[in-house]
Amino acid sequence: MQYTRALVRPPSSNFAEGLTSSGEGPPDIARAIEEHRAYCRVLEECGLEITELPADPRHPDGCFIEDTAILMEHGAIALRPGAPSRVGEVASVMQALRSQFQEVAQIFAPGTVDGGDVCEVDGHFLIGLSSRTNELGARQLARLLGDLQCTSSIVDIRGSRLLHLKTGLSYLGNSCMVVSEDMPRVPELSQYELIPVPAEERYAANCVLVNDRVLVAAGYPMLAGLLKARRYNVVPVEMSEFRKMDGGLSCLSLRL
Ligand code: CIR
Repeated sequence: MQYTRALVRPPSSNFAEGLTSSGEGPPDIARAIEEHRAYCRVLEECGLEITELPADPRHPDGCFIEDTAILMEHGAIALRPGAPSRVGEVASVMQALRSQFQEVAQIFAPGTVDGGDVCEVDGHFLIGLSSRTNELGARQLARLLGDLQCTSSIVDIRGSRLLHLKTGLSYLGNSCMVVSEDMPRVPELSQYELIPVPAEERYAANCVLVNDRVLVAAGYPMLAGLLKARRYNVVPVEMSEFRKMDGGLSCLSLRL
């Protein structure tokens, strides 16, 4: 799929008040804002036009905008994040989406789905059941995707150490999937060629294919080398401050 647009939201001044289990200490806000700018520049270099929502101090995790929606050429689905502090992030995203999509479907309570648990693989969607995405939400999403002529499978990652499905895997096209060793080897993955991420680089398993490039977190040379050897055009992106808040590359944008 050729992406042309992305929706982003920069970190707010109280970004450090967001949720995290990383134990890596508080993020440096100025640096986080600079890293976010650099991330947007990379998306622009990939050919995407960026729409930026204003930073929202009511929601310190709001820059992780991927968790709030799923975008497809023929429809959008507003999600319902599993962390109560994040549910309010969706309203402003929905408002922005309404100007771009005729209809925006929605996940309803008590269903919860975080976008980080949804991985599109050539029109098929893997939906992770996690501590954030519950069974009701996953089933609602599968139905809504079906209405949009998309198939899906539910993959249970509860019991793993992964926050989200895409903390543990990324789809890079041509049936190739980057997977960390934390990702349970479920039957749903058996049809893909798996590129294992070295254990010490597990954070980098969340990488993103954007048109002809693969964005990989900077500082993970083994995965970058593996991908370059496979002729991927690897672009390193500094993520140090987002990592402190459990955020990966994919979660900083909604791409279309
Ligand atoms: C959270 O715990 O919800 C945020 N601090 C991090 C969310 C990262 N989202 C993602 O990987 N899709």
